[in-house]
Amino acid sequence: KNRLANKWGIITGATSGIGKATAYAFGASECNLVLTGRRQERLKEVAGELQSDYAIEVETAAFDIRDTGACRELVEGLSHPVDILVNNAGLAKGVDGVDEADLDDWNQMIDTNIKGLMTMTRLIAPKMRERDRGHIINVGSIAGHESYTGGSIYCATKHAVKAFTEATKKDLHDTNIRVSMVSPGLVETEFSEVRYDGDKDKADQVYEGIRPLVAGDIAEVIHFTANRPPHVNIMDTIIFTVDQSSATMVHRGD
Ligand code: NDP
Ligand code: 8X3
Repeated sequence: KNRLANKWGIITGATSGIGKATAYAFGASECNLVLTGRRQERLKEVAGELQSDYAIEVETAAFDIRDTGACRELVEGLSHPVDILVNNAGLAKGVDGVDEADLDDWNQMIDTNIKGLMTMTRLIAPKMRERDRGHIINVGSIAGHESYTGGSIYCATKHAVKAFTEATKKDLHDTNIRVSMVSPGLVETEFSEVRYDGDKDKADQVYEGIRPLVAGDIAEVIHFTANRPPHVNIMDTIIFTVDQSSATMVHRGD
């Protein structure tokens, strides 16, 4: 059963990877969309494709999720109430230890993965409460369940997403608003290129010898989570490729 038709969803970070794939999954279910990300051209491209493939409305807003004023402007200017907020925009920067890592990288991860996600939630949640309906879906990570060397701040940000998701559910306990999290392991997107600052060889090594998840695998889980009957709230789903068994246990074939 398709429960997403004619609803409105916001997907942050829809210019690439998991967010973009989720936009296509929702679009195929006739869910109208507001897509965000910094790269305006990419947003236009995705919106154009979606509108030619599906009979949906698509709006785009190019801004940096770290900019609280821009988040507020988006939410205040929305033409329709939001049924689903997918807080997906996020990134890892670097793999250095705590004694060496770049403080700017740390701040970028904290401001994007934690504060951006929290700001969007803070702005949308009251509107959902007013209507006593809505669904907030946060993209966490296996890094929100385990911590690994070289990932101190990234793991800390995703642990924060987990804590925030659980507390948000409790704060909205007396409502019909659903709050969920999706926690992927290794997914081949632009994630590793961003983490290694554009170094494609290093990025490719992350997925060498494994069959990594692809963005569409996670989009399917986000779509499934959103498409449950109104009383079903999936709190969290951990998704690995079969070649991964924990954040650091990765089986690499020849
Ligand atoms: P991508 O790099 O392919 O996509 C990241 C998206 O986030 C882009 O659309 C990017 O848009 C957006 N984004 C990043 N920074 C900002 C910002 N400051 N303002 C607005 N948008 C921003 O990676 P993924 O699709 O893999 O990542 C999506 C989410 O999934 C992230 O939260 C990530 O932590 C999480 N994740 C990824 C895993 C993986 O292995 N790939 C595993 C587990 C979780 P733009 O650059 O245009 O601003
Ligand atoms: C991103 C995947 O393996 O770096 O969340 O934790 S990993």
